[in-house]
Amino acid sequence: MATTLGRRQLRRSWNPDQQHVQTLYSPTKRAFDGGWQDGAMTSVSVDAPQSAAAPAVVLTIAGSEATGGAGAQADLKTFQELGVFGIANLTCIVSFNPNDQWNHRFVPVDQQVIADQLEATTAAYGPAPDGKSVPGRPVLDTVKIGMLGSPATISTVADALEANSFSNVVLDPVLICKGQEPGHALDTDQALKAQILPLATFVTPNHFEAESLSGLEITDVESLKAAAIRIHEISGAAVLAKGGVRLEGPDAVDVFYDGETLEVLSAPKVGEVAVSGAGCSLAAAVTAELAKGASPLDAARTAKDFVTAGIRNRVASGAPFDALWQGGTR
Ligand code: PXL
Repeated sequence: MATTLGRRQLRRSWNPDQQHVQTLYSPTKRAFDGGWQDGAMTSVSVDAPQSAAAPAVVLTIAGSEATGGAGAQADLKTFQELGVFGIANLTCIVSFNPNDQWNHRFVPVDQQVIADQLEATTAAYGPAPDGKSVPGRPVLDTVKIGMLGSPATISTVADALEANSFSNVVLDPVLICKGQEPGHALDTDQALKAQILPLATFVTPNHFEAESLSGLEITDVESLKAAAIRIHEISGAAVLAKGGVRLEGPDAVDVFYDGETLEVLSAPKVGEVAVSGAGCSLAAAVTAELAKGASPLDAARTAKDFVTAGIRNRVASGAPFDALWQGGTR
């Protein structure tokens, strides 16, 4: 049975398993006139006055971290704080285990479900099929990659990145999941380097990841610079290599390198213990700024300030680590 509401197709179908009427909207058609509403979605007429220009749209392909400090939760909060429309496609669910030294319990999302999320997101926000821009409709052009966690997920995500030519692919190369079986972790690291790193336009390795990606030992700012340069040479991407609390000295030092500019970004350390969500929020802030049109260097500077303020205003919990507060710059 089909009926039409405005110019949007509305289909009602009987689902014998669920014993109720399902309301299905054709995903290829948009609501133009008359408001419509159901349990899940609300649309208003395009004639309704718009309160603000459409925000830039950004996607994070990342894991859920149940306590809300890291992962997709940190990314979405950062996106919102920096004024972009955030979307999260989940790759895995991480639950720290308070009964086992807060190691990660890691459950991958089914590959088909990851592919389905990416399909839905790119159909909704990718370029129009005819390639023409539609007034008022933002186009998803900037993606952040967080925890992928398995070689299978890496292949699924690499396929989606290759099928959609995003201008900005920000890779937070999450290489190790605490408590993961070492052989599996090694396979994942190698797949990430082989399949995702070459597609990245901006990479944000921490101290450990920068050593792993560059093959260099990092003991001070000079070796952090050498690692950033090496990672740029391997990947072609802009690099923000983080010394964080791992390098000695009063400042948390990061190095930016994009093939032309080598800049040391420095801020006074806030304590000597890493804060949960700092890496995710830094990469997410870079992502938001790039989506708004900032240069890679300006995006790195803004992200560093954002994370420094978030660490100063961190949130304590029953876990042995604090979480960054994305509202720190308010
Ligand atoms: O901070 C790295 C990270 C990224 N993504 C998820 C995580 C973590 C660390 O715990 O759980 C989902």
